[in-house]
Amino acid sequence: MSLFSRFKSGLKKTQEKLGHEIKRIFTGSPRLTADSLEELEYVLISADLGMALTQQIVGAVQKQYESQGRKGDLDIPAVARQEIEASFEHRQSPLELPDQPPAVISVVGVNGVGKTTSCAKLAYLLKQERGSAMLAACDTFRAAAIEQLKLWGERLDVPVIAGEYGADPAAIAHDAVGSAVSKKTGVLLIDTAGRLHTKKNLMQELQKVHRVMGKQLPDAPHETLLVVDATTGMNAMNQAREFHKMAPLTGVIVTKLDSTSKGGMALAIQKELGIPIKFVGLGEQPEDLQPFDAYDFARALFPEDESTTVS
Ligand SMILES: Nc1nc2c(ncn2[C@@H]2O[C@H](COP(=O)(O)OP(=O)(O)O)[C@@H](O)[C@H]2O)c(=O)[nH]1
Ligand SMILES: [Mg+2]
Repeated sequence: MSLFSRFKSGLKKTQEKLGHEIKRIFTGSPRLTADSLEELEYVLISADLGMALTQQIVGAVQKQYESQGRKGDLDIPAVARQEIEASFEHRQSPLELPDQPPAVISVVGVNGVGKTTSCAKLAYLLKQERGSAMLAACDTFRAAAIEQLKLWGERLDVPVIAGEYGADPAAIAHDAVGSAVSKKTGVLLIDTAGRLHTKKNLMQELQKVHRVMGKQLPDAPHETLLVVDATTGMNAMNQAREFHKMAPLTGVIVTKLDSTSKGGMALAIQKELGIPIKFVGLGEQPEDLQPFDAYDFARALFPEDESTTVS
């Protein structure tokens, strides 16, 4: 399946909702009115595209309509597509990892967003690119989390460094980096415990995990990826804002896009916070984690073969 087809099927719920609503607004009233623009704004906000991008799209629709002298056809999804593409300087934001092994990636976020699953998916993807991968079970708060990661390790044939339930996560991270350095492992994925961004001591613990790794291997972790769950809507925006203050983020992974009709959130985070979306989760299988691509994302949300025109 091509990357675009994966985006398309993963974003189907959001696409169908947007497509349906835009048709409903503009089929009944073919002319562009203040009311229909307001409804369009509401629909885009409901899909969690965020205020900034929504206003940009609505503004562009109005401007193009005016500049056409209020006649001629204007394809609404095409304008949305253009505006999304134009607002992303880079179509993709690849990982920035050192050529020398090991590269270390820390995966952070609140409970249940998909950190462990994303670590496993990243191990699957990056093992192919970098020759080998290793997982570190630094969520020592929940016994089940260690088991979950070990199961993924068996399934993907990737070694897992783990300690006892309740162990110091920084000690596990230390062991894992040591092991990855000596084995020249291509990439080490650090699965961390879920923490609320409001819990200061847990945030400090995360800083300690990062500090310990940095002492052992300069510049580690090379990437700190925040995982957010698309089904939680704009909560994700607050999580990104707060985590970024405590542990500077190099990118975001937006998961569960396949389970929501509010998939626009991925665009809102990058647009409003300037933290690049690096990957999106489009399902529960290892191959369902895909590099984010603003162009494909725009075309999946507003398909070229589904136009809604006002005239
Ligand atoms: N549909 C869907 N489910 C996902 C995705 N990513 C994770 N999940 C599911 O979300 C649940 C929580 O994931 P987990 O990795 O344990 O979250 P953690 O607490 O952050 O480590 C699991 O049932 C995963 O299978 C995704 O992209 N799509
Ligand atoms: Mg977990």
